[in-house]
Amino acid sequence: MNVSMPTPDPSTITHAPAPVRTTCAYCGVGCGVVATADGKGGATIAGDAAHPANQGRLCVKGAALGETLATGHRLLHPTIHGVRTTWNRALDAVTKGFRDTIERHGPDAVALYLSGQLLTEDYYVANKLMKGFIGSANVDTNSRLCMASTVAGHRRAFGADIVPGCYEDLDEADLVVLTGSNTAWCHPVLWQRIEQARTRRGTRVVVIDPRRTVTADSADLHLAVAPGMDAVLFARLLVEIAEGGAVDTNYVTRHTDGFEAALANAREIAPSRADAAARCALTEQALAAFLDWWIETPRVVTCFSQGINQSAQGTDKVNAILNVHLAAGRIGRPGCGPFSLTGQPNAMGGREVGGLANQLAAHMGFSPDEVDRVGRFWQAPGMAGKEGRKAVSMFEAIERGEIRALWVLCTNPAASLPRADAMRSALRQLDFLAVSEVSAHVDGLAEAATVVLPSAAWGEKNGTVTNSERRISRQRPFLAPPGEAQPDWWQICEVARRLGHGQAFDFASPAAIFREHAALSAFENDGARLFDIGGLADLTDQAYDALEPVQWPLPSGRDAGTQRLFADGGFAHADGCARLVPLAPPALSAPPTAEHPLLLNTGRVRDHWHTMTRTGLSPRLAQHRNAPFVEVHPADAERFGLEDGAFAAVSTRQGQVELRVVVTDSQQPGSIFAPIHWTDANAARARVGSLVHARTDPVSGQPDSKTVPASIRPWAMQAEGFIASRRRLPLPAWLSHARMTVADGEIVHFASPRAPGALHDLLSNWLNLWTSPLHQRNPAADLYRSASIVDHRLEILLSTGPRRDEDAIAWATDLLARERIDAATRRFILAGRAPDPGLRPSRQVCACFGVDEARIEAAARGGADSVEAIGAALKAGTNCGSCRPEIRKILEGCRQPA
Ligand SMILES: Nc1nc2c(c(=O)[nH]1)N[C@H]1C(S)=C(S)[C@@H](COP(=O)(O)OP(=O)(O)OC[C@H]3O[C@@H](n4cnc5c(=O)[nH]c(N)nc54)[C@H](O)[C@@H]3O)O[C@H]1N2
Ligand SMILES: Nc1nc2c(c(=O)[nH]1)N[C@H]1C(S)=C(S)[C@@H](COP(=O)(O)OP(=O)(O)OC[C@H]3O[C@@H](n4cnc5c(=O)[nH]c(N)nc54)[C@H](O)[C@@H]3O)O[C@H]1N2
Ligand code: SF4
Ligand SMILES: [Mo]
Repeated sequence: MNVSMPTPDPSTITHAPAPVRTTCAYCGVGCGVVATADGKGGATIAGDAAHPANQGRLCVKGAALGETLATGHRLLHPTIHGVRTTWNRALDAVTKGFRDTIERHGPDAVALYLSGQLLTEDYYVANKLMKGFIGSANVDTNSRLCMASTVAGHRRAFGADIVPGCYEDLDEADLVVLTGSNTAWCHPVLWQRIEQARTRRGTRVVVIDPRRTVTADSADLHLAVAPGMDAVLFARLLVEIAEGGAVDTNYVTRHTDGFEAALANAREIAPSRADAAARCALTEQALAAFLDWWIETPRVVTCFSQGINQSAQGTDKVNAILNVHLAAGRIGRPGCGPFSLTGQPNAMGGREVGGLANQLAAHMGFSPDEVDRVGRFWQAPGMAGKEGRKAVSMFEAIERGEIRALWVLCTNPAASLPRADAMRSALRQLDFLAVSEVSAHVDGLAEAATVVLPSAAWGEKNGTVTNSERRISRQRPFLAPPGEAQPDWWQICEVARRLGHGQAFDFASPAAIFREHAALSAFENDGARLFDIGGLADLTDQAYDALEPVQWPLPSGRDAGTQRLFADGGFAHADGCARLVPLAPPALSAPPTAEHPLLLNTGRVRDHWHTMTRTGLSPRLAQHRNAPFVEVHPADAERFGLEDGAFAAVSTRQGQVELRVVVTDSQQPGSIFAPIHWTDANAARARVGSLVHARTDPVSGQPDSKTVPASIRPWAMQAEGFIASRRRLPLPAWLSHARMTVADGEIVHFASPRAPGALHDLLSNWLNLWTSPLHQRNPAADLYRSASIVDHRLEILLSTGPRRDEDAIAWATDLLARERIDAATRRFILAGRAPDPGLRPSRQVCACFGVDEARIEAAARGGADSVEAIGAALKAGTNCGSCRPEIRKILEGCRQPA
């Protein structure tokens, strides 16, 4: 079929001279951003003072968005089997791949795998194509790894996937409980709002996390709960709410069902304080403080994130939290409520359009009535009649050859799914794989694909996202897509047309898709479906362009959104009542064994986002944590013979990685932590996803990526070193390494079990440095350096020695940035340090102003003894505020007697 050549997104602006109001590319806080294109492909970025989510604030990731707009790493043209082709041929190939598979093996042999980073409009058409026109519900999303337990918990308790509160509740609470959430690092602007509430009204903060995170360090009370035991804690809370007379009897009787059964169940799970404290590995005093504060504080918000969701009992943990808020009637009113902090920028939007395999569009399910209703609205010939496969099960079906054609958009299952190594092989078994991506540097995905489609990225795309508080905001374009990149919605509609469904996918713009989505939410909706944005169904293109951030529900006829729900009941179950849900007895999904005696916990660091395809481009964000690591408690370090700064092999039944050891008492004994960000695209032998087991929650299907039985042992490295390079270099897979972006190139840290001299020889060979005149061999110190200079600039510098040399790294970074290396400096290139001793490196703390630990310590010695005083002296912490908790910690360290 030879349809028109790709039409560019009509509302894409080539060079917007004026500031454009859009929404941050990263987390579910959904901060408003003002981007002003510079006419050269870049833009300046500021917080949008008029956006209610952030009121002008940005965290360091948002503030550094301007450093991630360069297009050197972008996919520019469609390819088939790695060979450049036209859009027409590529889209025909996707169509054929799907059509052939459906003809041979039926509609359930094809699948879409989507992402909470797609815009609502992309997501809507993808879901419509699969569930309405291909006739299979095999469309799932990385939200399965992220928020699925919350969705399931909300639906069990409220009858629909509803977040009852809003961000103002954090400003107005007297107690904020953060459980399974490293808020200061993962939702930094919400953390700033909480900090402000502490100053303004004395709000207390409790953090429940097995690790003493930076968030926990800043709390009034930290409960280092035993991994996986949150449900015991909240079951005990329910018992004490009942015994302490804190039940809101009126609310419970009028608006809920199941209280007695849930209470009886809670008594079984947590019969006494002493018993609960023991199971959670807490002191009775700490547990008592939490219980008493919670019970005596009507304005309490309980926020939760992946420590709750990513668990084989995630749904029960969510319901344990919802149970206590329902029992105390603390929901839907100012300053109180359970609050799911969503991860991705559009995790919520994906849930609204039915991106999950077990939901239909507009919060409908697969009951015959709902299937019929959606089918009539779409005029769909082939409605899927039953739920599809959830992510983990979808990929298991791929492994078994049951699903044979797949289209992945905006996520990397080869890195982020459990058993990531096995997932990589699974992708290669498919008859057909299409991948829509923006980056040429993704781990394990493009290589396996038949067709790769270049997508438009943040800053180029046009549509909407919904944040954690149900607020719909516009993402507006301010740059033209590079090469032939096209938005995801357009790609999906083009394939739908080629499959013969042109009429149903004849959308001229994201605005047209949004109108249909809004109309479906209101279609035959007599109020029973709370997700209703019928009030936005008639937006003109201009009104859509100008849409201000608004919180759903917004039914037709109302002129404002909805801040809070459920203060007066009105739940989505048929009887209007919420359900308190009894819990299964809390247990680990897989207990430690003699072979794997530890529990591996995985998660995030402050300045990186997932697989780093965007944050990895920013020199500012590269500094804070610049290489993969594993955190180990001192007792475990001793037990397993590990040294701080040395390497260790971490193994599970699924795989092995080699990471640098950080010995810290912020871990609890028996449990280790590794961040998820480094993959084979930016490191080697550090893919944490390859360690994770595929144990899932029975209700939500969400994998447990927080408690994986693991072992750890020393991994002897004889050599360490780095390569400073102006260009991204291909590196051998046998070399443990991690890439770090710097201003004019990259620094690659590496380590190896080989001796430094031998390793240096191998790498000089690989890098073709033999011919360069700049060599230095110092066998006495076991130090080897080589460099090449091209056009008076440093091209490559290779340095190998017995240990990591921060001075040498700082000096090489400085050299890379120099426009011209003069004869005097040339003599020092291999010296390993600047001739000027002022360049002593130290760990960067404030990424906005480039302030390191040494300067903060010096200022503290000079009398700056508060975060504010440091801010006044060095500006550190005064912009995005993400580093304020760490500054506080450094000051505490300085105060301790030496
Ligand atoms: N900087 C940064 N911010 C991000 C992201 C990012 O990649 N980088 N990603 C975004 C996304 S998609 C998401 S989903 C969110 C995730 O945001 P968070 O959920 O805050 O992040 P995580 O680090 O995955 O895990 C949170 C904490 O759960 C704790 N935990 C582990 N097991 C348990 C347990 O059994 N009980 C309790 N109570 N806690 C436990 C971990 O120790 C960890 O500190 O962050 C979003 N924001
Ligand atoms: N062990 C372990 N595993 C985890 C987690 C954990 O805590 N521990 N967390 C889980 C969670 S909560 C999440 S959300 C996932 C995240 O895991 P992924 O979704 O796999 O991670 P990302 O790096 O965000 O992947 C997004 C991809 O989309 C591309 N992209 C960006 N913008 C666009 C666009 O507009 N269109 C298209 N087509 N592509 C685009 C990016 O280049 C990138 O390759 O990881 C999950 N996996
Ligand atoms: S908190 Fe940071 S990452 Fe999240 S939306 Fe706001 S600026 Fe973006
Ligand atoms: Mo997530």
